[in-house]
Amino acid sequence: MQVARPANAATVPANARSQLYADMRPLGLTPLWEVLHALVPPQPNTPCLPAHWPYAQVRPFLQRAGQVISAEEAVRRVLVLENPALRGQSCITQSLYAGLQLILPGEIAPSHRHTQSALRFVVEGTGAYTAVDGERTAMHEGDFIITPSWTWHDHGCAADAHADGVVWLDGLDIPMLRFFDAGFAQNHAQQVQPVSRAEGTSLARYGHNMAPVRGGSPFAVTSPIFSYPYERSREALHQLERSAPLDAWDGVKLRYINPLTGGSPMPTMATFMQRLPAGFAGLPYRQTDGCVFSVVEGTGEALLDHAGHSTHISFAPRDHFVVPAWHTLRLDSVSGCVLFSYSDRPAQQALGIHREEQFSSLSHIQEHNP
Ligand code: GTQ
Repeated sequence: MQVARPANAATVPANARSQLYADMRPLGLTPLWEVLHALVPPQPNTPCLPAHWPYAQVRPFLQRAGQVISAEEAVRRVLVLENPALRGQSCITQSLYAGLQLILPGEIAPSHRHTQSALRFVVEGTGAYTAVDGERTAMHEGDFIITPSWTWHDHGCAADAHADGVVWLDGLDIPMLRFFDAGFAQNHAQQVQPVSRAEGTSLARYGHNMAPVRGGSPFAVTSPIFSYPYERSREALHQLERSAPLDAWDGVKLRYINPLTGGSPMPTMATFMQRLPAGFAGLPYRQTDGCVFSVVEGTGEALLDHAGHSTHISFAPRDHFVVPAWHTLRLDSVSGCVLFSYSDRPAQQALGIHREEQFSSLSHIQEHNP
């Protein structure tokens, strides 16, 4: 006897498919063909939205947070920058976390360690320090500081610092570790870890295009330098602005490196500092890594396009904004500006999935974003 094979929907009873789905659901079975197009999209189709946090709007809430909870009680007094499309998930893109942390004069944020990697980008104020495995580093506006995976870290602020304290951007790979279910954390026995090395030791050892003759990498796959001072990055960008050709997409843009490898400072996150000279009008590009920006100096415009939607972000110093994956971006600045940014690019590169597309004229955007 021959079994009838359904050739198409017309030959199948109206409810046969839905009955199959219902009958097999209790066994943890689900039909791929109902979801395949969403699982394997022709191009990235992120749920994330572009978003902008003007500092003038955020700062009053940070100061109010300072009035309702101490750094010690909060452990970390942070306002999380949540992507408007991912509310409740504590992330700014699907893979990245961002938050603004406030520490007030005389406060400490107690010592702990976790396998999540963190970056600090100093936004406002002076007088705070962060300590990493026994070495402290003073925080100055524009400094980029690393907390390598599984290193003890605490933050503190001098009693005579400005009353409004110090604010920095925390960038962590929290969503990535959550995705892998691979996170560990511990509190230190002491609130403030003992200091065992003089300030500046790591920078002297690794920050002058030289490295110790013996000994390996103190923080494994993370950079041995944990503070990259702004005065050095700033000087490099300004010199290049004067003396070298501009990049038509990025102006002058440098990536921070692990001096032992030439790769990214952390295995999961890349960091960048760029200068757009006065009058710069950048060409559009898009990348598979969604990117978080912190405005260091100056003003400008970020013009985003994705799937027929345009977003115009007019940014000022200390503002933050996020450019989701595969959103076309171009950057303009009438007055000139400096931007810090970070993304999950090294993780994508390690997996062989990172892509970038650069457009050679403004009109190309329309062709690629129908
Ligand atoms: O400073 O250790 O914004 O553990 C989130 C989690 C900061 C930190 C955050 C953290 C920290």
